[in-house]
Amino acid sequence: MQSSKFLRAPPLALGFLATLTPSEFEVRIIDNDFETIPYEEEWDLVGITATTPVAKRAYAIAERFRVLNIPTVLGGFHPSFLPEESAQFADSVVIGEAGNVWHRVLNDCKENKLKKIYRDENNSRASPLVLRKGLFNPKFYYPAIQLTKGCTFKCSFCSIRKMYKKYQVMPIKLALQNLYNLRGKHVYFVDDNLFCNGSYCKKLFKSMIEARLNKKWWVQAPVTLTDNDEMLKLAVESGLISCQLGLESISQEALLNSRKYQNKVSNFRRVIKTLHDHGITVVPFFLFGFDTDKKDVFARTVDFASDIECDAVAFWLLTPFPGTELFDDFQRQDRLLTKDWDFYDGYHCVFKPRNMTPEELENGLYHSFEDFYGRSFKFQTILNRFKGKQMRRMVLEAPALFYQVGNLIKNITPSINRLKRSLLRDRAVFHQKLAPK
Ligand code: B12
Ligand code: SF4
Repeated sequence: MQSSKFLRAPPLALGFLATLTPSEFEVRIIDNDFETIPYEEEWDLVGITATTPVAKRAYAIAERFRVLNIPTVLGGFHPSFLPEESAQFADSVVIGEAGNVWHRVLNDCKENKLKKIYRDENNSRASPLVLRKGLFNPKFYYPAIQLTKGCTFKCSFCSIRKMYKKYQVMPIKLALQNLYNLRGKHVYFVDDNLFCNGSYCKKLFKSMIEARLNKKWWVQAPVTLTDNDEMLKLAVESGLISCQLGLESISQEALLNSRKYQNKVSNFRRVIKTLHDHGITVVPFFLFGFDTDKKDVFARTVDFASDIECDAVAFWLLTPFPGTELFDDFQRQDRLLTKDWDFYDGYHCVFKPRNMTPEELENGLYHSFEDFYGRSFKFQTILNRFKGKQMRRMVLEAPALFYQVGNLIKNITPSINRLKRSLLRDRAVFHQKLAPK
């Protein structure tokens, strides 16, 4: 389940399950953002994937199917971290990766003896596979693929480390086959940290170059990407055009407290310059709400983002997702304002901030978007990057760059509008819920 009509990465988890399902079963993927759920049709089993902000919607769907006596299975990040909660709404919950348990679920369903909880006991590596072709409607989604799972860093607000206990890479032959099967020229690598294993990356990028895949790709990247020049050059040669960079904060203290040790604020400018010098568009992500953040953090971050000349930017509120260290800390400190998961979307403040009120934090987020895109953002800054460059390079790079930035702004605009609407409407609902009864 996704919650936005505008951000269109395909639901790869469901594509993965569909590919794992033997051909004796007919499979359909339905995305509730684009399609109405056909409750009235006949189904043998319904699998639902859920992150935290859409958990309640997933539960409601599961319950409706249950009323119709259709077996339901919940999986994904939220059910994996809160299986007991999820099990109240579905017949079964799959904890963690489905690769090694999905066949058991299907067999048990066939024999009408679904278990309440399934988990990959040995936490073994799920065998990577070549996704079935034609699973996702190109009208809704851009091509995307996940080649590695997990991350070797340990940021306290992130769910990845708990979900994927081991860092896993897809064998290069399979990775190439998957990439080859994707239509179109542009691909989003959804990997959380593709660059953890330098020697794998170099082999992968060299193989992509040799196979002349001719794809342009973008990815989330850590600041450490620029530490390995050989890997970076190969990445660019293989088609890397844009990075979403998790800078998170301009306060070194906040980064240290969050165990984001790899991020050094003093290096941010150099990292962005290096990426720009390689022709890569850079979109930093920042979080607001750290304990060190005071009321001036918004203006200072917007100024910083403009000053380092990034191509676009995205801001979120720090959110204590279940399963993270941050969640446990806030729970222990009695700082969680709500466990209504609808509000765990990165736009609502769901905890007691240290140095401002929740409303101030939310307003600050909204005004940061407004400020950056209204005041600081200029296409001219991006054009300046081409000054002094050869005409040939400009002709090659510019279309990819504008494609990326244009796409990003198209994606961010509805989020900002949603935020504005939510500040006016949901905030009231939210406070009503929090008000003492
Ligand atoms: C691409 C992506 C997006 C895309 C949408 C993707 C989509 N169509 O679903 C966009 C950009 C829209 C997006 C938005 C957001 N995202 Co996002 N996103 C991702 C990302 C990077 C990849 C998702 C993916 O395709 N994974 C590949 C599949 C194959 O892996 P998987 O989902 O883990 O599936 C495996 C298992 O979980 C399990 N499984 C999953 N579902 C099911 C279902 C059943 C029935 C079964 C049996 C098993 C099962 O089996 C699968 C195979 O082993 C993930 C990180 C990640 N590594 O997954 C974050 C992630 C899911 N996003 C996250 C967040 C927080 C958000 C946002 C709130 C933004 C924000 N503020 O940060 C929004 C909210 C979106 C929403 N409504 O859910 C968090 C979720 C944390 C949580 N506890 O819920 C993650 C984990 C990132 C993180 N670092 O914490 N996201
Ligand atoms: S570097 Fe990114 S993916 Fe890795 S733990 Fe930190 S936030 Fe999560």
